[in-house]
Amino acid sequence: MKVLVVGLGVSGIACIKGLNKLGAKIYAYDESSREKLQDRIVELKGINVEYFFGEDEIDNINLGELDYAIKSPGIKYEVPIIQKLIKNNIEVISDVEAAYRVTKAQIVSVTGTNGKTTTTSLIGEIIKESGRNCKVTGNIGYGMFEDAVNSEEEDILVAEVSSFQLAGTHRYKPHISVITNITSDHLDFHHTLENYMEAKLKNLVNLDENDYAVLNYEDEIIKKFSDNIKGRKIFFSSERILDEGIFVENNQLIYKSSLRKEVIINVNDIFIPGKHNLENAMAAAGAALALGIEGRVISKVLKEFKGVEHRLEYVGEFNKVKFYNDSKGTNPDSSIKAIEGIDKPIILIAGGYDKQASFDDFIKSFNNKVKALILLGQTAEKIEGCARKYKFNNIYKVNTMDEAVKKSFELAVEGDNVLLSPACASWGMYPNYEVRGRDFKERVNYYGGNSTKN
Ligand code: UMA
Repeated sequence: MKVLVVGLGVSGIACIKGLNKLGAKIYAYDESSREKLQDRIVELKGINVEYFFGEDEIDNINLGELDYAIKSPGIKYEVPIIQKLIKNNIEVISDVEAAYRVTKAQIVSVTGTNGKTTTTSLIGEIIKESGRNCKVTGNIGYGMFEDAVNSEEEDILVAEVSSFQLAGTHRYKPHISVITNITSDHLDFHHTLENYMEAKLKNLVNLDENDYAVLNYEDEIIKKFSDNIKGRKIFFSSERILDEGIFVENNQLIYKSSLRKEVIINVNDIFIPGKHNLENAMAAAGAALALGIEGRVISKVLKEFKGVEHRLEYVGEFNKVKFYNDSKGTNPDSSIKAIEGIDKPIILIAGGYDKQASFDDFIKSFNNKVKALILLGQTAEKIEGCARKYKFNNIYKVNTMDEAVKKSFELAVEGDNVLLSPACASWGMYPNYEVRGRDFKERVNYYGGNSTKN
């Protein structure tokens, strides 16, 4: 097997490690320079890789040698290396597709515009609590290919998969496919909403009669598409009582099938707050039930699970003001859910990389809950323009996270909630949302007097 790995980030490095274990001949390309990627090359020391750096070296790659290429998720299809591979009829697949092709493990594949990280984490915790082996992997921060290579038949891979990764799948067939919801996102990558939806729905297309699809009944796109899938469907709804599926009745989370009706948990006992988290809990319960895990195990985890870092994460209280880190709010819809989940009055810190999103619904969701808006990043002016259109004028523009947090401390009075939920990706200011979230938390602790680190 001769494989070209395109991109030397988290996913590319995991691919190289996994391919090495499989005995493949490995080529690697990255648009960046050898000098800038030195630490990654060091991480791969001892593995025989033929490296190519920068567009000037593309022509040196012997394409005729290759069986296929694995593209890192963030790399767009338009870039020269990918175009050249496609023109030369080299199969270009994502790490998720490659992982599926090599693994012996069962895959639980979680996608959706929002909620996928929390849902993936919850499923992982429930499986561990049930005593089975599982690895939580994928877009959540780990390269799925290496985990796939290192898994055995009895293992379960719980993978968060992004639209970028799904776009590069063809045969991908998880045993359990979960879709939390689909709203517009990543239009800079996919160009149209149709392309984005098509990518997301690839999580379902290859299921057969022995597989399961856990789906949000209230999502029109998902519901419409579900008529065409072969897998067994478990719907969940936070809005209505279903004939079969997962829903709320008299404040109890219920699972009902043609054979049984079971109370899983009283919804007040689910630790993580908000309607969106109720839906995440339902999606996770659906996947766990499909794996044959008992309701009492699901209930125990839902009572104890405290949430995910950077996802409506409670940072602390300073001068009777509460601070929340929702750096994972990387699109408007996700940040709308964060605003819904927090009590008013809110001082909101937003803005970041421009993914060509519309901010109208985001601003409309302020709905007298948001009292001040602090903006930073590439989209600051775009969001400001949109806010003023809707007569929201209490806006402060800053250049750094430090200034943003400092400003929030100046503005906040007793009882306020300061929320970082950018509605945008972090790129341009940070390598990823995790670094952004940690920067926010450090600044909050510094201005709150919990640390001296500036
Ligand atoms: N590169 C090129 N050519 C390009 C662009 C980039 O060679 O045209 C190189 C860069 O120089 C860099 C590497 O590719 O060395 C980066 O690849 P990448 O952007 O795919 O990032 P990874 O580090 O491999 O991380 C990826 C996911 N990143 C993206 O989808 C942008 C991570 O999701 C994921 O955790 C990781 O794989 C493991 O699966 C992050 C993310 O932001 C968290 N995801 C998006 C989201 O959640 O909204 C989809």
